[in-house]
Amino acid sequence: MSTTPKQSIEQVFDNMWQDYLALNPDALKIYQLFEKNNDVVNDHVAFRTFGLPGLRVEDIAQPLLEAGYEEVQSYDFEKKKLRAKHYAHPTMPLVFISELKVEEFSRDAQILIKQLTSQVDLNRVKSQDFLYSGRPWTLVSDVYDRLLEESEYAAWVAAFGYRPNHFTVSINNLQQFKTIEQVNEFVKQNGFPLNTSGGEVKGTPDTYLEQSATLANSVEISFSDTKRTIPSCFYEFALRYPLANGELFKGFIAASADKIFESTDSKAA
Ligand code: OOG
Ligand code: NI
Repeated sequence: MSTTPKQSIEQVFDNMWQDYLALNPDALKIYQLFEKNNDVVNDHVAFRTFGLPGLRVEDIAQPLLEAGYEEVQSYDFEKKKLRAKHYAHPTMPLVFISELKVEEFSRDAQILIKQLTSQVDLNRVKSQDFLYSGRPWTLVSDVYDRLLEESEYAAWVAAFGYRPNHFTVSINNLQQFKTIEQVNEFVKQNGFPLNTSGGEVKGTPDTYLEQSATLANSVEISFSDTKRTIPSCFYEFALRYPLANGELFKGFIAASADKIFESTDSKAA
């Protein structure tokens, strides 16, 4: 039986948005560049987690399902050792949730990750406010560095925890721009470098989805022993094309997502 949500799903998204802006001053600046026509619509957000009992994609998705979201599709990213699902709601943005295949990492990394996740009160995970709660464990810089050696994604989750790693401007809803190339030029002219992995534009009209993303801005983060400046969150831009039935494509493209993940890679910055 599902419990009644304490907040509306709109309020949950507003809280996620405030958390994202507070952490990422660049995201606010980019949003302000686009909001002038009051036509910024959020296409989707994405979460990341460690695939361990109680913290899997399905656990994180629980409050979304209670708010009327449905699971749509699964994805596998063999090389990055990730799996993911996306969820859709009749009126709200899409949600993409991925998890690290912890069992595929070295024994050392698995032990370090389990030391982090053992600190989580798993009863909190399925609650709405977990979606903007940040890091639920203490983290020393050595652990961050050690995880970074094996997976940029693992280090990101260790440092930032549970919050959207990006919001996405729907290009379809912008009056000022018609193509993703125009959006990319505008973003770059305003001083925000793009993720160029696989080219600035990921996907083609043939895949019904074109995407680009900024490189995550670096922010100063407190670990338990020291402060470090590390890549945080990014902003994405998505242009969707109509399917044969006239409706806009509403999914994700695994090959493009594979490149979008690299927007938080410090080696790319
Ligand atoms: C999510 C990457 C996938 C997309 O739009 O394809 C994605 C992530 O970086 O966590 O958001
Ligand atoms: Ni995305």
